[in-house]
Order: sequence, then C-alpha cells, then structure tokens
Amino acid sequence: MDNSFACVHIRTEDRTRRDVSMKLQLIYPAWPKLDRQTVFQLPPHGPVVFAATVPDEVDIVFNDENVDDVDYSCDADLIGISVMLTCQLPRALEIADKFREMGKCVIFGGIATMLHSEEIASHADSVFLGETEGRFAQVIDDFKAGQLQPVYDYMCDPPPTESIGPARRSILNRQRYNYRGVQMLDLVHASRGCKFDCFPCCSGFLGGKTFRPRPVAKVVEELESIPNNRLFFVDNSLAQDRDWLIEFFTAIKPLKRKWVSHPVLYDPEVLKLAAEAGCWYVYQAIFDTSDVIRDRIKMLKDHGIGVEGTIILGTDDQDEDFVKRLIEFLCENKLDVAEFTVLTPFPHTRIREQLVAEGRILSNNWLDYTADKVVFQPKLMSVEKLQELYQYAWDTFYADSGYQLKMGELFRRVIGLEMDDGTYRRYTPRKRRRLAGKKVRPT
Ligand code: B12
Ligand code: SF4
Repeated sequence: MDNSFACVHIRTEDRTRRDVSMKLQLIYPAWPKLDRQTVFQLPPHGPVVFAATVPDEVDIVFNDENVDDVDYSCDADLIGISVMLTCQLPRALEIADKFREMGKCVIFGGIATMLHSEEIASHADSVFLGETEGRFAQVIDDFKAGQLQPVYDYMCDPPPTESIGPARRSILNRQRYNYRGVQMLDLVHASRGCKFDCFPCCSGFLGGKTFRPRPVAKVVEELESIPNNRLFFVDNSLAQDRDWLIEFFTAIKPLKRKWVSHPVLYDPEVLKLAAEAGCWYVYQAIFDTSDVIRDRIKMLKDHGIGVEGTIILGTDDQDEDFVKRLIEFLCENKLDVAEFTVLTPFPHTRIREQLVAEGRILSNNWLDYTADKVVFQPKLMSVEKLQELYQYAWDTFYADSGYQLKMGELFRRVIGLEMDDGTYRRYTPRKRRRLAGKKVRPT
C-alpha cells in the first residue's frame, strides 16, 4: 500500500439535487485472500450498492483498505463500515475502535454485520441489519437529530427489488482495480435471494430463501451505465427461474457485454442464450466424480462457456482417496480453472449448526475463517491430513500450468469473443497487440 489516502469525493456533477449537509466516510476493511490464489482486487460491491441508497445531501468519502490506507484524519461526521466476510470482521472492529476513541460515531452494515451483529454491537454506535434501499434516509435523519438508533433491523423485511440500484460506482477510485494493467471486472447483480439453502451457505439467512429478481429493464439500464465490457454477475445463482433467465439473457444480448457468474441453469435453451448474451465463464461447484457433474462441465464447454470449479474439501463423505480421485477427475475433464477451499463453518449455516452440535468446531478465531484453514474436526481424516490435501489439490491441479497461466487462457478466450463481435478495446492503446491472427481495433 502506498501512503496516499484514497479519499474519493463525489463530484458535484455526479449527483443531481445536491445540498451537502454532512459527510459520511465509508470504509471497506482489508481481508486476507486465499493463500494459494493470485491476489487480485475486484471492486467491492456491497459499498457501492449501499452508497446508492445514501441521500444526495450526504457527501461520501470511500476508503477500500484492500487497495489504500484508511484515512483517520478525514473530517467526516459519521463513519460507515461495510463488512462482507467473517475474516474481515477482526480488522473492521479494530478500525471502529480507533475511530470511536477519536470520538467519532460509527455505524456498521453489510453481510458480515448481519452474521455477527451481537459481537459488533459493543464496537459500534449503530448496527444496520438488512438491505438499505429506501431505509437509509431515515437513519441520516435520526443521526442529524441526535437520535441514531443502536439497531436498525430489517432482516425480515427486504425492500422491493424495484428499489435497487444503479450502484453508485463513482465512489470508486477505478485505477486501483486492475491486474497488471488489465482492468478488473465490474460487479453487478440482477437478483437477490436464493431458494436452494445449501448446507455450507448463509445466503438464505441473508436475503431470504426466495428468488428476488430485479426488473430486467432496470438491470439493462444499469449495465448500459457501466464503462466496462467485462462484468461479474454476483447473483447467488442464475439457476432459479427459467422464464426470468430467458427474459434476462434475451434483453442483455444486444449489449454485447462479456460476463462471469455463479451457476447458470443446466438447460440447453438457457445455456445457448447465456452464451449468446456474453457468458464467458461460470463458477461450478464440483462435489463428486459423477456423470451428472461430468455432463454439466461438458454441456458448458459445448456452449463455449468456460468453467471455474469451486471445490470444497473436507465434507463428511470425503476421505483421502476420495479427494485424490476428485482432483484426477478435474484434470481429466479439463476444467479451465479450479478454486479449492476448505469447508468452513460460517455463522448461520446448516453445517455450523451440525458441527457445533457434534462438538467438532476447533477454532472460533474469525481470522482463521479464510476458507483455506481447517477450523473443525473432519470426519474421515485428521486436521493435518485435510490441510495437507488442500495444498496437494492446488499443487496437483496446477502442476502443468500455474493459476496465472490458466487464467491467462480464460482471458485469451474473452479477447477472442470481443474481437469476434468488435467490442475489444486495448487498455494500453499505444501498444499494438495481435491475438490469434486477429486484428486489434484501435480505441
Ligand atoms: C460477490 C461475492 C464474492 C466476491 C466479492 C467481490 C467483491 N469485491 O465484492 C468474491 C468472488 C471475491 C467472493 C469471495 C469469497 N466469498 Co463471497 N460472496 C459474494 C456474494 C455472492 C455476493 C455479495 C454481494 O455483493 N451482495 C450484494 C450486495 C449489494 O449486498 P450487501 O453487501 O449485503 O449490501 C447491502 C447491505 O448489506 C447494505 N450495506 C452494505 N454495506 C453497508 C455499509 C453500511 C455502513 C450500511 C449501513 C449498510 C451496508 O447495503 C447494501 C444494499 O442493500 C455473497 C453471497 C450473498 N448472498 O451475499 C458471497 C459471500 C459473501 N461469500 C462468502 C464466501 C464464503 C466467500 C469465500 C470466503 C469463499 C468462496 N470461495 O466463496 C471467498 C473469499 C476467499 C478468500 N478469503 O479469498 C460467504 C460469506 C461467508 C462468511 N461469513 O465470511 C457468502 C455470504 C456466500 C456464502 N457461501 O455463504 N465473494
Ligand atoms: S451455495 Fe449457492 S445455490 Fe446454494 S444456497 Fe448458497 S447461494 Fe444458493
């Protein structure tokens, strides 16, 4: 990190109706990345979506500690801390404590705030639980009146999805989000909630156990405003409502954006449309070596869609042989990229309930909850063996070509797609580049 504070002030022309009456400093604390993965910084999503719900008369100064230092000398009236991951929490609490020692008022929000609200309460003046659309103006009014409430709880009362977005991306210092000069993907979401309720996941607790799509026209409008051809749809799952998916992919196809997402419904018509609408690669959970998984990988590849496998190691049905066979299976099926994590019993998940009941949780130090450390007693192997298998999985899968090379292949694929439909833009226009014999259009 360098010492220049990234206090990105909203320029007056970014917002209509401006009569600035107070300043909010919004902080996204640093979080430790998976030890085996190349470190890249995606622009944070929760903070920019939250910022869109902050009334216009509030000036926002944003610090993403993952790319810049926190500015403790900013003259903000209110400090907002946005926390997504459990492993981000200890740092978030440190930051809050420091600001409160300086006499500042601190409000917390975001996913990990909802998951750890009781723990956070003693480090905050106020805790916001739930989604802020249509709700934050009241918080600001309360603050100005000296009546900030200790808790705003909307967990069981999600706002209508019509009230969502577009995200306020103007608070980002965009130059910070690139990898070796290549601009990172922009994050966007077209729906909230998830109807599946899988055992290691807390999405059901967060966004309700129903699929909540945004109106397609509003998503299209938001996409049109994003100055990036490459996007990441962070929707929990694009496998929840066939009719909506068909409507959505049909509507975004003319925009020619290229995108990555969590799983897309395995349905030939939907996958064909997804590919035509710019689906570049998807995350695919791989939990066994069955023909079902083999067919899914094949079907995605047949549609020209890349696959990043997400593999959780350490579930109760896995022993050492199972894990080794699983890695062989990934290599045989020529997965484009794989991300291995260790099963982690995050709060408000079914797996945590089970492991607590069985007395198998070994650590409640949230700094260990990075998804690359074993914090519970596995059923069919020792803690040490599972930790060793985690390293083995990364080493074996990437033995022939490393993570960066495999990601490089995926990037070559997107460049090819962009060249085919004329949307490719060089990020360093002065350098002339050629790819697979295709001519690069000047920007
Ligand atoms: C996008 C995403 C990622 C992205 C994050 C990119 C980024 N820069 O933001 C990436 C891919 C990097 C990622 C990685 C991981 N993720 Co993730 N991810 C998500 C996902 C799908 C969406 C988060 C999101 O953007 N939601 C949409 C935004 C708009 O919602 P929001 O943040 O809640 O914001 C709203 C409110 O909370 C509020 N708000 C937000 N900030 C603030 C601040 C204030 C002051 C206030 C008042 C309000 C407020 O306003 C917003 C509008 O209403 C969630 C699932 C989910 N359902 O949320 C999982 C999730 C957060 N991830 C999870 C996990 C486990 C991981 C990983 C650890 C493992 C993995 N492989 O998935 C890795 C990290 C590994 C590592 N250590 O390196 C878990 C979290 C578990 C935990 N307790 O830590 C989740 C919940 C999914 C799950 N499986 O349960 N993830
Ligand atoms: S793991 Fe994915 S599909 Fe399963 S409940 Fe969580 S978000 Fe939904």
